[in-house]
Parts: sequence; structure tokens; C-alpha cells
Amino acid sequence: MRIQRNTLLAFVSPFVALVVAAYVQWAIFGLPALPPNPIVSPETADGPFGFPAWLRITHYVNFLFLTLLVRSGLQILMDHPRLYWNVHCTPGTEWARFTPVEVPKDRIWTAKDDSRHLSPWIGLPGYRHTIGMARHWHFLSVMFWVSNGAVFAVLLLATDQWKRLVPTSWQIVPDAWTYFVHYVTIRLPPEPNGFYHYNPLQQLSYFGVVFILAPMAILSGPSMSPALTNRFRWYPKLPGNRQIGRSLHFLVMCAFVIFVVAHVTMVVITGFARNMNHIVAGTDDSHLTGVYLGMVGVGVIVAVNALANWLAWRRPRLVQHVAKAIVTPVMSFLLDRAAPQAEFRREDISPFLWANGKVPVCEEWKRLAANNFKDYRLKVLGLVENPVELSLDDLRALGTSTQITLHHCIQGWSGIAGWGGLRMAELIRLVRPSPNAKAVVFHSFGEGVALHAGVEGVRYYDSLSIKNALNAYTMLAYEMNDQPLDHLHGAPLRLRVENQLGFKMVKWIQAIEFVEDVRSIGKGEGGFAEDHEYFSALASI
Ligand SMILES: Nc1nc2c(c(=O)[nH]1)N[C@H]1C(S)=C(S)[C@@H](COP(=O)(O)O)O[C@H]1N2
Ligand SMILES: [Mo]
Repeated sequence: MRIQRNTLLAFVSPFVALVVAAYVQWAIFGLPALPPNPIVSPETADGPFGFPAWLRITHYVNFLFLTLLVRSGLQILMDHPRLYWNVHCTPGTEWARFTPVEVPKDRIWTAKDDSRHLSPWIGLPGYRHTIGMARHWHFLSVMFWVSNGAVFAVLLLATDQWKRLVPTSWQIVPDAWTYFVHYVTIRLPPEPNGFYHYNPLQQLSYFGVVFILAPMAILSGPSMSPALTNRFRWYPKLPGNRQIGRSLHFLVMCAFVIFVVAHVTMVVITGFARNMNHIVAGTDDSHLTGVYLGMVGVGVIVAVNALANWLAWRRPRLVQHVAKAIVTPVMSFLLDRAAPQAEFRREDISPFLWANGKVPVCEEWKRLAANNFKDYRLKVLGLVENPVELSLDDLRALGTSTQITLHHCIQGWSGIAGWGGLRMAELIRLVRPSPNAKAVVFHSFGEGVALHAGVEGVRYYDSLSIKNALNAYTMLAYEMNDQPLDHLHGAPLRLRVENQLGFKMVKWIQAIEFVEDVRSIGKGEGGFAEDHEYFSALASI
């Protein structure tokens, strides 16, 4: 792992400064006096009394889904193990990279070549290029995590439990500082009242996790959605740009992990048995009940994680279908309704656009390429009233449109490019699909690359709903940045569909087929990546 020196300094120096300040204060003025903390008893308690069942349960459920989220998130990260502050993802500009590889300049190095292995002890599901499965777990988990968090937040604010977390006076800042000085000079102030209220530093950190970190995790996620960001350009501008949003999403995860480690450590060293009774059993004594029950609870979380890995490897189709039943309707409702509209300026075009896929190796494409695609004929067939075969000149004659747009790969990289070509809507008008045509399938000359499934020699294909095919920015592109499309980026013809992830945008298109149901194509999931890598067919985020 490599982190840019300036970025590392920016992250670490504030913390170092605080620690140094604490030691300076201690050395010069001595240890500051702790704020008064008289022992509360059940009779004298006037705030929240103990930990109700809903709080203990949501706390546990939260931890369960957090483990799944972190593990699947790390797996997603390793599919493009580089983080950037700029939206272009130019190799060499990353602020962090989790790969020893420097991108070679003398040969093609696709984004898929760049993906890394991750141990299944850490990643969900582990190993290499399992992003399809990782995303199913990530999205399934996030739905339960957010719902659980919403229940927690509502009950917290509806009962007097909010008083534990929400500071009501600025006095908490100097008080928390006092505790901080004690901790960093390796002292543990007495904690007699955890059943009724927290110490100021503890309260501030819990408040930060619940009311700052969790919302940031939830808000930074969608800044990676092509459907959302190409509809609402202001959204990724909130953090700065799409890659800053992605970096923040990662940093929030780091903060959660650091918090969990510190939190568990404090629970253990400040009265383990009693603390565990608080949050597990809801009692305030020092029996071992909470510890034992807590161990069982952690065992269940480990087992759920192991089961998730097992399902991802042994029942991937089942996981894919469960996600399709639960996640896809929500994704469709939230993200598939608005038409994309974001356009960029010429100056915004990325100097380098990562590539994916394998340039076709079949004789047919090579022969066409040798003659600059003069003999190329796009075949449009299937459920249409007017099947056609179109040369590149025919396509041009039907009208050229241009757009400068942001590309989002499922792996996490992005880039801006200008595209010229024919709007899909125009082609649809020409070929007149029959009313029972529900999807459009794009067949490629090129073979698909599936790193973990061992699929070879199968040509790439993918499909769109007619609705997404009709979007104003869905285009059959034959030009990229004012030049004829080059071989690597899909010559002679490729798809652009700006509210979806890159894998939907078939390159080296040979034919377009209108079908009633994508189940008749390939293994029936909607495309090569859906069939062989278990991606979801709707790719709005
Ligand atoms: N035929 C074919 N088209 C393909 C792919 C592929 O492997 N084969 N990869 C897809 C993926 S995952 C992405 S991100 C984009 C990348 O487009 P680019 O190489 O022009 O950046 O192409 C898509 N189209
Ligand atoms: Mo991609």
C-alpha cells in the first residue's frame, strides 16, 4: 500500500498535534482536574435509565451489517485498488494505492488486469474480480443497515435516550479535552455511571459516529451512481467530484473501523463484565451473563459472515436472484426514473480513459479493421418491423449527435470523454420494434473476459430495457473525442448509456437484437457480465 506523503500528513498531523498539545499541557500545568462525576444510583437517576431492548438490539444488528458492509466494500475497492481526488483517474495521480503495480505504458493494461486478490478472511467474497457478488452483499446489507439505523434514530429521539448522545452545552468540549489528556497520558478516569450517561469524550465520539459518520457513509455512496450524478450534477459536487465522493466513502469506512477498535478496547478495559451487561443484558451488575451472551452474539456474526462467503462461492446465482428481488426494485425506484442530462465541457475531457475488455480476435473483425471498417454492416434484427443492415456511412446519414459525459465503471474508476454517434432513439424510430419487444441486446465481436469463472471464447453481449435505450443520452458512438473510435475503445461502434455503469456499454458492436425477454439470451440474466460474473442487470449505481 502506498499513500501520497502530503495526504498522509494531512490525515495524521491533526491527531499528532492533539496528542502533543495534551502532553505539553500535562508537562507544564499538570494533569487537569476531571469534571465532577457524582455516582448515580437508580434512585437518583433523572436521565435515561439503562439500555432498553430496542437499543441493545439495534446496536447488535448495526454491528452485524457493518461487518458485511466493510468486508464487501473492501472487496469492491480491490477491483480498482486506487483512490484519487480527481475525476479522471489518470494513473500516477492516485493519493492511495493498494497494489504494487505501476500502470505499464508500453502495452495495454486494462482496468480488469489491474484488479487485485483479497483474502476471503478479509474480503467478502474474497479472491479476485468478485465485485459482482461483493456488490450484492454490499447493497443487501446497506438496506438492512440503513433501516436499522432509521429505527434506532427514531426511537433515540422519541425517548430520553437522545440525552446520552446529543450534547446540550458547549462545556462538553473542554470536558472531553480533559478526558483526552487523561487517556493519552495513559490514565483511566473512573467510570461509575455508564448505565446512566457517558463521559464527555465518549459522548462526543458516539455522537460523531451516529450523527456524522453514518450520514456521511450514506450520502457519499450515491455520489458514485451514474444515474444520480448524470441527472443531478450538483450532487457529486457536494464532496467535490465523483472520486472525492468515493475516497470519502473509503475514509468513512476507515473511521468506522478505527472507532470499533477503540470502542471495543475501552469496553474491555473499563469494566468488561459490567459494560457487557449494559449493552447485552440491559442490567447494571458484574455477573458474566453479558460476556457469555456477547460471545454467542459475536459467534453468530462470524457464522453469518462465513455463510455469506459460502453462499457467494457456492450459490452465487441464488444470491444474484435474491438481490434482484430485493435490491433492484429499490434501485429502480430511486435511480432509474430520472433521465440523464449532465454534460461536460471540452476542457473537462480526461487525458486518459481506462479501458476494459479484450480487443476482438475473430477473423471477421480483423478483416473489417484492416479495411478501416468500410465493409462493416451493423445488423439490427429480432422483433422489429424493419430489420436493417447499416454501414458507418448509413449511420452517419441518419444524423450525428455529440455528448461529453462522465463514464463510471463498476470497478470504481471514472473518466470524461466526448462521444459522437447516432442516438439509439433514432435507430429505434427507423426499425420500429414490435409492441412485444421489451429489451435490446447488443452483441459484440469481442470475447468477454471473466476473471474468476474460467469462461473462454464466449462473445460479449449486454442488454437494455427499451426505456433506457430511448434515453436522450443513449448513443451508438463511432467517434471518441472527435476522432473515429479507436480499436481499444470499441471500433467501429460502441454503446453509450449515461445512466448506467460501463459494463452495459458494449464495445465492438456486431449486431443489435430486439427481444421480448432477455431470458432467451445466453444464460438468461441479461448480459455476459450478468451471466458469468453475477452482476445485476440494472446498473444505476
Ligand atoms: N465487448 C465488450 N464491451 C465492453 C467490455 C468488454 O469486456 N467487452 N467491457 C465493458 C466495461 S466493464 C467498461 S467499464 C467499458 C469500458 O469502456 P472503455 O474501454 O472505452 O473505457 O466497456 C464495456 N464494454
Ligand atoms: Mo467496467
